[in-house]
Amino acid sequence: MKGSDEVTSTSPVALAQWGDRLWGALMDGDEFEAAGTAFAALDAGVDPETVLLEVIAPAQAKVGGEWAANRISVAAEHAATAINERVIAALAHHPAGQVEPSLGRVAVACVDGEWHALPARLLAEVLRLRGWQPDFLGAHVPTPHLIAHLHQTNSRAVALSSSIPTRLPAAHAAITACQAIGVPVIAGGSAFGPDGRYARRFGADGWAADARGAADWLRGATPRPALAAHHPIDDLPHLADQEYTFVTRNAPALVRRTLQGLYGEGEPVGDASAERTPDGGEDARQRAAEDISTFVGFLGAALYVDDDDLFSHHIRWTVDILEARAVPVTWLPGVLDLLAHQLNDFPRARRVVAAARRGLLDRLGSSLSTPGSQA
Ligand code: B12
Repeated sequence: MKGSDEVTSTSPVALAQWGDRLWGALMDGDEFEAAGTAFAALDAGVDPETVLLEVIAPAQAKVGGEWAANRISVAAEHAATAINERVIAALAHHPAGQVEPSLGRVAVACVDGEWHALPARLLAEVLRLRGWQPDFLGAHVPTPHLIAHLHQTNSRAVALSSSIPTRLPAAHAAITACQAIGVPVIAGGSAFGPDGRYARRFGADGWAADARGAADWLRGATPRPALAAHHPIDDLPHLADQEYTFVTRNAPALVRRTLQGLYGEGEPVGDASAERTPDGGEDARQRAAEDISTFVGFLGAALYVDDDDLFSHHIRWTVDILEARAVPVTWLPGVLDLLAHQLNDFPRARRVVAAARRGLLDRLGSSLSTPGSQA
């Protein structure tokens, strides 16, 4: 293990140095060095909350950035995340992390279908350090089980975490269900948008960008009146057009027909031509199927919140990911054309797809424009 002599203060520079040391340990797969780094930072006078949020959290975000840029493998990402989870647990058991709970119980849960538990875990630990008794329910908490937990525990509030925008409809359902029994909900995590716009649209009682903001909000949280007979459409009137319902119910068929159109199979769909087919045989076809399936998921989420940018952002993200792996992206406009063609009777869906297509063509160059596009 390296010594900690060179890092002794809590200045941003020093925190960055602790972060670099943790990063080295994560990349070496060295759990003991990683935990030793966190303990050394505590010994040097850095408080546990700062270690969690300004050393571990940025290192974890860097794991994602390095994976996206194809500089580390999926295995390295998984290993680093697993080590960070162990470091967070070790910090909670360190004498510097002991706080007597005095503020009551708070349920900290990930939305149904949401597997990003680490952000919620960081939040739970910060709340514990601030005097709460968090019940950390982990990843993928089905809403009925969350509600059963609230009935059994007399929680003061729910802190609901979601990182993937495709889980937004489930998040909305969870917020409404908690409020129906009078428990206030603070929502957070990257799915809700950088400014928390979707949390507000869903009527969440609060939103915060990070764990510190969540702790500050919770101090003022009081029981709320139970929400009576509330439906998603009450918050999102555009759902009356049934476009979200159509796209989600028909997702498997949309994906299948798009893939067939891309490969020139089955009945012709639109004008996108098979020459845009991704190269690389069966593996490439399987990956294209996964990408298209994700597109349809994000299209559904964009329709749910009525935000073109949610879908456009995902298309941009996909281009980044594919280009970092030297996978050709010239077939993507054809996919959007095929989707648009199948959504002929759905003006909102066509608007969302068209906006993404414009952004994609701007990025890839107008030479890729597909004549006769339906978008
Ligand atoms: C680790 C990881 C995983 C792990 C999660 C394991 C675990 N135990 O958590 C696994 C492998 C399961 C995973 C799966 C996937 N992942 Co992932 N993952 C990540 C990664 C690398 C780190 C997440 C993390 O811990 N971040 C660190 C913390 C600190 O993040 P944070 O959001 O800033 O948290 C703070 C705030 O958001 C806030 N907060 C969080 N929750 C709450 C709640 C409340 C109430 C409040 C107030 C505040 C709050 O407080 C936190 C602390 O201050 C990110 C990259 C990244 N940059 O985050 C990708 C990332 C989130 N994943 C991504 C993707 C695409 C996926 C998959 C779809 C991949 C796939 N093809 O299967 C799946 C989806 C699974 C699912 N349905 O949930 C993308 C999302 C892109 C997008 N369009 O949104 C990212 C951004 C990767 C990338 N660089 O592109 N992933």
